Amino acid sequence: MPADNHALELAGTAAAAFRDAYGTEPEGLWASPGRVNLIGEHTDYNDGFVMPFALPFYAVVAAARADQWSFHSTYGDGETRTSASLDGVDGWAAYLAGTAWALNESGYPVGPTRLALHSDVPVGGGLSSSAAIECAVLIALADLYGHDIDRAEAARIAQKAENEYVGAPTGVLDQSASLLCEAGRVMFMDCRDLSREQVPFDLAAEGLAMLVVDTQAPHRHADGEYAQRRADCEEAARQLGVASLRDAPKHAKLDDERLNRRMHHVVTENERALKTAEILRSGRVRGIGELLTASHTSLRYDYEVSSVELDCAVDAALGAGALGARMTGGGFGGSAIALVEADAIAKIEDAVTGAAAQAGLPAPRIFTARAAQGAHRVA
Ligand code: GAF
Repeated sequence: MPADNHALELAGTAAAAFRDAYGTEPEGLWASPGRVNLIGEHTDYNDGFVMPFALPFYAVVAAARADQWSFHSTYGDGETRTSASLDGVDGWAAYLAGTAWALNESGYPVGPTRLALHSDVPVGGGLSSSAAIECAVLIALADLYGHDIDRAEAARIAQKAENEYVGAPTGVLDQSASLLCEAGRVMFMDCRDLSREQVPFDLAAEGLAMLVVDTQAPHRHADGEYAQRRADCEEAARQLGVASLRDAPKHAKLDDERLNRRMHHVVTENERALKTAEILRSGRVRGIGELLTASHTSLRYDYEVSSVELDCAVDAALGAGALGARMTGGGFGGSAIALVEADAIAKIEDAVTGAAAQAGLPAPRIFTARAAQGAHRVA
């Protein structure tokens, strides 16, 4: 499959950054995208269902084998770090070093490499900027060191980098999306075994569009809260005597009110994801709107991971006629999505921007999403 055009443009910058930093040519260029999750939120670490599609924002890595590890990025002041080993690398470079470490730990040995990273996945936008970096580095190192790794296994390895090296206790959604999504498709995936189906997703053909509203709101206490939600789910599953909330009986009830709400979100979100897939398969795309909105309500009240900015964007989009809207990703800031009639884009954008201004919130960045290509070698 040819490289995504936008990934190709970014690759030019990554290659130039590599030359500036190291004075030599890279051996190749690899790109991996950010994502939107259409539905199936906070279900991945409960063995549930997710439905991401890739966005045409990419992390691109230029790389060449060398005698020591070097990490360069166009973030910030374009810093280069060198390291004799993969131990204790921190900050943005941890995503690169951690991925190399996870490959080694997983039986795919990789050696010292020079890497230069350029990415336009918005950082902190809830669109999976860190997984995009990990996955770009992973396919780069796998190619350079001759490892043919199944993409689902690769997603688990990138997740290991995030969990055990970077230290964020995330599920497998973001890495799977970045590595496995296909252009023009939304991926319906069962996180229990990573089995998946690529469902056609051509909104323009239906006269529809998906708006992404990046609220520009910084994540607040996100890491601790995320870990707390995971712990709640594990405790709820333990009390029910099931391996994960995926297996919670339909009308189960727990004495603890908070755990009960967490469980209710996961159970109903899995049902919504299944229904969304069914509706999309039958080609009745408009029918998913209500499910998206119900997902947001559940995340807002039962799971408590939304924010003032996300609620403002969702309410304003719905008020201006969106067919459905919800937060996407981990929450506590980041981005919302809205399914809209194509001829209502401007009206809904204005309503969302106006509502943020009126509430004294940061001006959101709004764009129309297309389902882009997953991780691939660019050159
Ligand atoms: C974040 C995590 F990284 C994912 O694993 C997933 O849990 C998501 O939040 C919520 O669905 O993006």
